[in-house]
Amino acid sequence: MRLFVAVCPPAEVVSHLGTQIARLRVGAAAAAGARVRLVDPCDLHLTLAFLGDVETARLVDVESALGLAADSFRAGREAPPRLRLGGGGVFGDSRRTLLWVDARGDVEVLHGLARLVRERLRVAGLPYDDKPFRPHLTVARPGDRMDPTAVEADRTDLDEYAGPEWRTTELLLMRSRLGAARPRYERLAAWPL
Ligand code: 2AM
Repeated sequence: MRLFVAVCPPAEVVSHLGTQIARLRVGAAAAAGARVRLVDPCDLHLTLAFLGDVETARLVDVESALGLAADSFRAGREAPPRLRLGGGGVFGDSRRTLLWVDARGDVEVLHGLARLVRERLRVAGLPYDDKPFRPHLTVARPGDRMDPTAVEADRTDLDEYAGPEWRTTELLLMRSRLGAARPRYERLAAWPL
């Protein structure tokens, strides 16, 4: 199964961001029926580690590694990170263009949590993408179905955006199922931070 580790913003943060996205060009394009692939609000997440395909038999090892990472985080007595969404960026180009929103606030604490998670996965011999952690919430995958200058203008508009603050209190193990239209995400397990 295709797995990743994430934290998710609460409903009020998601709904505030949803209002902002609707005002962007990408939101208007989606409302007009363009296939800009807005991420379903209930799927918005911030990935700490992407494992990719893991055999079902190893799920127990993944859960144990993440439980240990959450234990280490709590033992460090660092308060769970307070974050707010604001600013953003564009990854990829042409068909791979995606628009994302940045996280601000206790981002260093989030980096520390991602380090703990990846370290526990490594020690357990589990796979993960070791690209440097770059916190982001993907909000749309417009690809080449939107003018790149419009995507760039949305990115600039996101600089003005500041969402409500929240405290990240759960580490989540997520499953992704790739579908024809969009990936489907499912929460498999959670640990308190
Ligand atoms: P993205 O939103 O920038 O695509 C599930 O695919 C989650 O894992 C997404 O948040 C995705 O980021 C992230 N992810 C990180 N590395 C990935 C990789 N190598 N392949 C697919 N998704 C990856």
